[in-house]
Amino acid sequence: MTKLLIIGGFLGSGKTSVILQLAKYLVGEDPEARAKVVILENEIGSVSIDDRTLASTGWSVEPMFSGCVCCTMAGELVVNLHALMTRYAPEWIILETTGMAYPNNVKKALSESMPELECSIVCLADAKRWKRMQRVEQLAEFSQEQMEGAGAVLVNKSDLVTEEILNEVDASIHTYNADAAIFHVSALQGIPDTVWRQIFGKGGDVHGGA
Ligand SMILES: Nc1nc2c(ncn2[C@@H]2O[C@H](COP(=O)(O)OP(=O)(O)O)[C@@H](O)[C@H]2O)c(=O)[nH]1
Ligand SMILES: [Mg+2]
Repeated sequence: MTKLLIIGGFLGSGKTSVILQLAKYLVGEDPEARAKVVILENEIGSVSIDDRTLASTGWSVEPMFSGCVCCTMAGELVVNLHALMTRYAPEWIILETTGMAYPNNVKKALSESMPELECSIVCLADAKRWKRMQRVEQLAEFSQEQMEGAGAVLVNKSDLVTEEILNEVDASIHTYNADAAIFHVSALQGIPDTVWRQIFGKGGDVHGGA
């Protein structure tokens, strides 16, 4: 069964940076195993940069830029996913959603149309910007919906803030999604395997969440 990992989080929160680390972790030491991970890019805006950044590292990266997957694009996403599965037969597909996407909408749409996929959501929060964002009502509502259904939330850029701020960010995220396991990470400094091992269960399921 192919596992689909939907990566959510606001533009600039570190999705691409985290995905590069995650892909390395999933493949491990074996370069032959690269074929088992495919990255599907739906980030609009910083698009071509992301695509190039990821492709230059040698991963299979498939762009999908004609719209945001979570609202209008579910049909095209399904077509793309089928094509990827036929072409690569990957063990993992990592989907980088746009910063405006609601990952849980994608998950819900796919659970109906592609039951053969095992979907889970990992959402990112930018530790540096989080508190400021939550003071704006619309952004707070948006953040809450974006966190919905996430099994794990990575509070990224922990290198830029104090422990005290990290704790405040945790508390805020927990009011939005009480089930998510929260991890403090810095994609810049490197995410240790121990974090990934806690996130993924033995079967590759993301702990917690819906
Ligand atoms: N200080 C710091 N910067 C980071 C970290 N992760 C990502 N960045 C930077 O944040 C910016 C946005 O990262 P990117 O991965 O492109 O975010 P995305 O838009 O969510 O894909 C880039 O300039 C990254 O180098 C981190 O853990 N710490
Ligand atoms: Mg990106």
